[in-house]
Amino acid sequence: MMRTKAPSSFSQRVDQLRRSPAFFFKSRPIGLEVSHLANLKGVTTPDHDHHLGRIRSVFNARRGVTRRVLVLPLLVLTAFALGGCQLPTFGGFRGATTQAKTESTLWSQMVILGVGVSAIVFVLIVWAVFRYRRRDENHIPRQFSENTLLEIVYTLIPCVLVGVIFYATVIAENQIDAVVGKPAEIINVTAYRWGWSFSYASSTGVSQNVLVQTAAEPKALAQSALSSEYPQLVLPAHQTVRIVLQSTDVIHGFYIPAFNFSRYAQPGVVNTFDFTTLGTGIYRGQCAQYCGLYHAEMLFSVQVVPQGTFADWLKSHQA
Ligand SMILES: [Cu+2]
Repeated sequence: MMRTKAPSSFSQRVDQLRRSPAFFFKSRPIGLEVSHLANLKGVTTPDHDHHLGRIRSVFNARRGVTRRVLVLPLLVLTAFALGGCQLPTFGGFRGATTQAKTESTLWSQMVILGVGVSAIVFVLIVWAVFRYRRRDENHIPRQFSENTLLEIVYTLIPCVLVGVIFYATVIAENQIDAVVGKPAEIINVTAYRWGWSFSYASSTGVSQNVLVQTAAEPKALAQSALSSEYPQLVLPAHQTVRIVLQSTDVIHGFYIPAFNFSRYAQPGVVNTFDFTTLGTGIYRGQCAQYCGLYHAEMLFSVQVVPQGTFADWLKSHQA
């Protein structure tokens, strides 16, 4: 809290009162204090009129404060409206795979729940502040320190909310981590310093002799992930493809923002997961774990193409 200097004169005291946070909620006692100060000073009539003018300005200022208090919720609502252009995604990705959509839905539900809880808490705080404020100098609001029923209720409600969040998260995670018996394609993704290799195999795991990988020599290109300088993971649309993720050296992160998906590529660990693609599109991907000097160059793109185009692409890329 800001420390204020003790006032050295009546005028300074009035100014200090006008600026004080208590002025927002305590205009009457402050007004009285101003009159009281004026009386104590034994000010002469012109002076007194002058000070009365100042007191009036204090009350006028309070009207301004009321206006400001009303403007505040309006500003908050405007911020929500302007920042909410991405409703109901709340800044997240809608998701370019079935799994990503599940993630997106969970995210939206959590934010809506969070906003609801915040709104209720905010209203309760404001209500308590105004309802139980000190209304005048001679009156102290009723003092109480405990309420067993209230305490049980406000402990149980968060526990129930956490339970709901936990349940919804487990359900969503199980859907995201579920793998099908027979994927349309299996792609072995290997992360290494400083790049990626995508090796295509059929649904039975037989190599299709298609290998896409980062250029051998690391360079500080600082290009967009969609640049042709980086490798591209090509996927067929409306199919479930399996990714078998590994690392040959250190921990990397296989991250595709539009898929709402990131997973460690760890040496000695094989991470297997499925993507069920939706429509066609091109998306950026990157390493999401700081892995060393050329970490920022560990970029790639993902292109989802129609199934016929994918088959042609596979044929044309066979070694
Ligand atoms: Cu990396």
